[in-house]
Amino acid sequence: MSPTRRSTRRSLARRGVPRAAALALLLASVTACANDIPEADWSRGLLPDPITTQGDLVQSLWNGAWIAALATGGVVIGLIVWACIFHTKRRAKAELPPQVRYNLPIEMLYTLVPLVMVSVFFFFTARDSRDLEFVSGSPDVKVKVEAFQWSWRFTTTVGGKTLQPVVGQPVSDYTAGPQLVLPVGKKIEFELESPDVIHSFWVPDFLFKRDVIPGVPENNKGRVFEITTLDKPGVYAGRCAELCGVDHSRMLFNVKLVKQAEFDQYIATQAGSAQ
Ligand SMILES: [Cu+2]
Repeated sequence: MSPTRRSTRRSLARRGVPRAAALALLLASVTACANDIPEADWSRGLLPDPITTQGDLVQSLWNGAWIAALATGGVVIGLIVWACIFHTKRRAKAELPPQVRYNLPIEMLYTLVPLVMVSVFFFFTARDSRDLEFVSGSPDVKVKVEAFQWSWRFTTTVGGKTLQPVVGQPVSDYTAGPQLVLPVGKKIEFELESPDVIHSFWVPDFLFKRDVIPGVPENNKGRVFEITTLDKPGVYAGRCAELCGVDHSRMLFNVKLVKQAEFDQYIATQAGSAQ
């Protein structure tokens, strides 16, 4: 090895130390910031454990799509490997292998197979989208969600009573953001509204997000969606999923799922401020 090369290598090694330290620091800070990322599980295809019945539907669509995609990939890679091993041009034979132009069975096959695959994907996606977008119109709790630069205002209506809105401000920890309290095992209808720019209402544990677009008319169904909460009490992170300005990343909130008795108590404490 030449002396120049050796010295370059030494200097790289010297520089490598601060680089490793910087990387460790970066990883540590990423982990520190990411306290709102729910635990993703390999057995669920890296999705968090859903807290709504609709989330279960998304999970099964996700699993099915991955199984279909992996099977398709397996067949394609298998065919490529098979062709590479058994159908390479032999050096001794100079002539062309048999040509398959205008071979009707093969052309039918590579037209029909993708068509069938896309149709199957389309069928399940359309069926599940319809179910995910279903709004019964008879929810137990109604929540008006107003997304603004850069936080949220939640106005809950339950049993004909509208509670005092919960208004937040930009925060760096979701537990410090505005809290939306909801009962378990109930139908909740959300209505989304934005006075400024496009935001996106996202609770990762719902396995669902919906853009909040300004100017959408009142009775447009794009503003509304419904979930049914599962019996999983806890505090779940929520955030804006659409880059909406300088404090977008601090547009954090949380959803607290509680048992019915605790929810009734919550409403009672809000009763004084009810309109
Ligand atoms: Cu936003």
